[in-house]
Amino acid sequence: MRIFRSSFPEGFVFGAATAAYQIEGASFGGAGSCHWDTFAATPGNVLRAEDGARACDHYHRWPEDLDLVRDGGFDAYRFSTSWARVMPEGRGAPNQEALDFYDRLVDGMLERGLKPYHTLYHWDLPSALADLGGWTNADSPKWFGDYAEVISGRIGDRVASTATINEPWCVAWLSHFLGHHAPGLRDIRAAARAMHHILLAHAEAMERLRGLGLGNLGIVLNFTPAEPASDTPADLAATARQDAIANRWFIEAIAKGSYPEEALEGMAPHLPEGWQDDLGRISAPIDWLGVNYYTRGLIQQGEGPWPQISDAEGRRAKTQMGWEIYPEGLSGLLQRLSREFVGDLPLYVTENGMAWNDRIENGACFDPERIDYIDRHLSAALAALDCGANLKGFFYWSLLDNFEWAFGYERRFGLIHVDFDTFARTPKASYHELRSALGK
Ligand code: IFM
Repeated sequence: MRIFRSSFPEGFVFGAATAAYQIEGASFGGAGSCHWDTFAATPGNVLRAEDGARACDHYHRWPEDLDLVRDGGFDAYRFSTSWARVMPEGRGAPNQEALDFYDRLVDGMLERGLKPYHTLYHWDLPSALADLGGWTNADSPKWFGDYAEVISGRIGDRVASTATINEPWCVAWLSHFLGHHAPGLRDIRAAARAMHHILLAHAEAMERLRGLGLGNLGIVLNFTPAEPASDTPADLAATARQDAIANRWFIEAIAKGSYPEEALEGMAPHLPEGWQDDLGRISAPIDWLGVNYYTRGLIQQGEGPWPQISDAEGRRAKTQMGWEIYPEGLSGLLQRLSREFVGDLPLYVTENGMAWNDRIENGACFDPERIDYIDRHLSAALAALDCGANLKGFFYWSLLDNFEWAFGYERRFGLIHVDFDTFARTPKASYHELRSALGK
């Protein structure tokens, strides 16, 4: 790699990221059912009908996994806690075994000199709450606030930071309008409500955690810079709508207390009554912003009802997900966020990485494509720093190959290969390369 730790400012945080449902094994430790269990149990939703029941067996193997984070030269570990594990019924009595598990996990990070970066919600909504409409229910922000208080009441004293929600666009739009993720709806009204309630849930959790005296609180948003497939007025307008829904909705609400006009065009009739009154709470100050970046979108006018958006085929090399490799999008995005929305607020790249069809040969996994991907995205992060973005850290997604949602275990994002039959962990060449770039 051409990039080293010394290329970055003193104190820049390097980390690796995971999420509970994708690695822990949801069938262990008294976790309740979550909507991903039922979504995966429905034919056709997940490739090869796989689910998160065992995942990477991190629930039992976490000491080995944390050793790998430490030995990889990282400063921090980004993890999430599972709502359905902590509160199996979504509300009411917590599962003591879950609280003890997360307690040990956080202590395990600290013992290894790793900073714990906690995410409260990375998509494991308890089924009991999904039965009540999940994020379309106006009470969902309060349910989430109760959960946030319980888990942060237990581990908040030792974590370096807390993010409320991971990727609200995926929670709301991808899952309630596009139907690709649990609960698999394709419904504009449900989507509009989820788009609003997830932000209110963020606001509620911020208030509850501030009430507990906790600091360094933020949210993790995913951004896919939208570029027009052509300069026809129709494609330009479709690109503006896509940008409003996918990139601006959440950050504009948080940073400016408004929703973008191009998105309200189709969503306003379906938002809950009085939504305007909530924007004050939603735009309460955050301490940092997490940015998840993987690729750009090439957008063209689509057919059918609003928003009439469709994806055009990109021309660049693609990852196993079919996503174009487009590092310059990351530097442009970080600069745009600073310039248009957050000014000097600390930014973290909380996810960036690529899936590849990695294989073990002769006991090793050689992944030069990933090494190049990381190198080029770290260079892009440096370029953004040079242009004045207040970037404080970079987390690779993901530490381990894991349950990649609708793509099951086929898509491998990890720095560490996981054999899903034996659960053997094999650090890939990219892990070793990054480790030496980080000075280990
Ligand atoms: O695996 C996911 C993660 O859970 C959220 N961000 C994108 C990753 C890759 O698709």
